[in-house]
Amino acid sequence: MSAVFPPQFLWGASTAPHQIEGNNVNSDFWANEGRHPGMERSGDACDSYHRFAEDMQLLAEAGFNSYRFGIEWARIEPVRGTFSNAELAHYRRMIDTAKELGLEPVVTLQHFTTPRWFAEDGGWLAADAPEVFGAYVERACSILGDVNWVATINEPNMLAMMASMAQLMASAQASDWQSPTVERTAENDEEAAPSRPSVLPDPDPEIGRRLIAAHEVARDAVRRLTSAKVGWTVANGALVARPGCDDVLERVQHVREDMYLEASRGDDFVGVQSYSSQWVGPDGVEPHPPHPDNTLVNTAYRPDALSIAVRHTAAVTGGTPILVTENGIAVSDDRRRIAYTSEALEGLAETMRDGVDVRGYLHWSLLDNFEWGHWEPTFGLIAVDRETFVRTPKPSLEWLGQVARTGQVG
Ligand code: IFM
Repeated sequence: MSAVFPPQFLWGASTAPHQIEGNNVNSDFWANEGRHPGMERSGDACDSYHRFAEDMQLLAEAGFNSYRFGIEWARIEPVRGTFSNAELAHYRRMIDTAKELGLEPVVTLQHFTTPRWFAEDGGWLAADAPEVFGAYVERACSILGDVNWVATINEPNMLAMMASMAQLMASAQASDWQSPTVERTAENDEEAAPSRPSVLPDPDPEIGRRLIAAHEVARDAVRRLTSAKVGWTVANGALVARPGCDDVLERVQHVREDMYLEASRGDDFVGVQSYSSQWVGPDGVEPHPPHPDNTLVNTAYRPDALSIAVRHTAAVTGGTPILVTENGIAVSDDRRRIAYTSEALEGLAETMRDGVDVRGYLHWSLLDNFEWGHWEPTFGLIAVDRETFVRTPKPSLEWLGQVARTGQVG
């Protein structure tokens, strides 16, 4: 059966500021880049800070009607309490450009990076973190009055895992580094320190509770100061229990995902972000098994993950409207991206036929970009020459644009 989507469905692609803008010099991530063996720097990234109009135009011309991008806290508040009107004006120009091109902006307020001063003052664990984040969000709302979709924090559950990982590394005195998104394998890391797990650790629920408090402060500000639908976007591992491991799954899934999804129950929407699926065995989440079909971030090729993630999200939130805010695959052969996305969309359409309220699909990512310490994994619908910044659309851009125009796959 071919997949059919409703006419008002949002079709777009997603990006994050640090991964595409370039020279995000006041951010905590920038400060740590290149410090660890094997970690690359973001540098100029895709220079989208200056080339955002070209990026959006390519998306609109291909037939899409939406673009998810982030505004960068470290640029807007480079010094605690000092806000840049020029940077706010820059992001307002991005919103205006999207609208002029017929792209519904979906704006993320915080995507992994924070200002350097915020990290130095204790980051999300500082007692006043929710209020400090809230003050930034209030300023940001001055440019968001007519934006319809706002996501407060991107993947709070990944943020919590990254913070727990940092604690673990500090206590083990490990000098090397674990990418937040590229799985470690025997092949890519023969000299891995034993202290480094190949699967990110279950996050400390205390960090999660702080992030939920920050989300609630931000959500209330967005509701007070704009008319946007507001939610946050949660990484979903499409976890599945091995026989006899349902209780392990329940425990692991609660601390990794469900506490964040439960916090979405009062939101206007929840973002589902899904790439692959993993088994949960007696010892917890299992690493992705080596396989020739594995992606460039060493995850299993699992287009069915999206429907597992969407169904699980709907079950836990009790029906908060869903926006797929990320789904995609890091591959060099673009034909595999089309095959993966086509199957993922078939599964998504089936969840909607079964009654799940899904409002749109935003592919990760618009551009090949900086994958948090790596340039090799290519997730983009558009390739970018990192010397000249020339954009070259891949066949998948045209293919997904055709899906967006017709509302049909196959
Ligand atoms: O690149 C990341 C993004 O920043 C957050 N979600 C997962 C993507 C792919 O790993």
